[in-house]
Amino acid sequence: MLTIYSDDHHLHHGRCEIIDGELKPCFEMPSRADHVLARVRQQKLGDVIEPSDFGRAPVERIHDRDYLAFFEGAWARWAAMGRDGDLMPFTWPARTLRSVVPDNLHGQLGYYSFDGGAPITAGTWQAAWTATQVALSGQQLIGDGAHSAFALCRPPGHHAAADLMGGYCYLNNAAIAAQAFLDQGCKRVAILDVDYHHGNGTQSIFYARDDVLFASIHGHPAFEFPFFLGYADEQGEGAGEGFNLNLPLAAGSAWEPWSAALESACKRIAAYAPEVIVVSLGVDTFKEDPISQFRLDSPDYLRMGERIARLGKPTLFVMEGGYAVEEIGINAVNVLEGFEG
Ligand code: SP5
Ligand code: ZN
Repeated sequence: MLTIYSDDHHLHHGRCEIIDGELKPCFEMPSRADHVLARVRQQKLGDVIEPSDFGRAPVERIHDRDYLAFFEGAWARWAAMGRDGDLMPFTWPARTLRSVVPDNLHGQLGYYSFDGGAPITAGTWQAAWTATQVALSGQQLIGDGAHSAFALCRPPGHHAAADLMGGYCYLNNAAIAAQAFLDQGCKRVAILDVDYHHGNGTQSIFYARDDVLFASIHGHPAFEFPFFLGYADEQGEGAGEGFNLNLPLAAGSAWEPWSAALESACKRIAAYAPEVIVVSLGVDTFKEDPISQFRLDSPDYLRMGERIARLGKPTLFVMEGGYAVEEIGINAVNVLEGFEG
């Protein structure tokens, strides 16, 4: 399996986030992708290649132009104000407030975000931009006939909606790749999101559509971030009714309940008969993950890959979360090795 990777992810290194009421160093850090890359090489998974440039059009198929323009220009506006700390939101248009777009940089940042977990630094746009091209490069490999590819994206993407950043995510790499498959003639794409957190961004993007099936296994939003999406009764709307499957699990879940949920997701995906599968590959389900509450062990990720392989479809793996940095490479690459058999 080929891996697509760019060093550009190093350009994004947020300083801190609020965890348990304290400012702590960002868990979503550059060494995450470095560890995954090292493990890909150590295990000789296959060649590592640079992304190609697919331009703006496939990104604009998912994200609103005003959102992209804001994100691309935000740092320059901040720097022009003489600031060099991370740009972070502190006010949001919640209930009883208006969803207007203010002129002010902080007002706009609140408008275009849903939490304080996505700091903008000098290199964040470039890193997030390149991650979209990494995903699109994997998409092209599969479009050209490969059975699988690994888009080693960083920053992650599945919390990002059409015009919202949050949850360490800015641009939805998996959604952009899924849309590219459709735009190149696929009729049905399934997205299987195995990250510990619900992929609220991806769900929202495809919620009213039947050409993308979104299936997600995650910590129940009654107790876990993102709290406001990811419940089992969210099954899609309009033409998308029945094409959204949420499988929320209790805190402390280990492989037994997790694999039962995977079985349900795979049965639904098989019934949908997609031409291709995009896996939002987060490994923050790991028992040692510092911000998560599932209990998967490293060998479980081999089984995960094996089960996904049994669907028998061309599969694009897109890196999402995973914060036990020492083990992230072992766990992520275990899924890929399990898939290859
Ligand atoms: C891509 C991805 O995995 N994003 C995750 C964003 C999670 N942000 C909220 C973290 C809340 C952590 N609370 C855990 C407390 C640990 N003691
Ligand atoms: Zn996650």
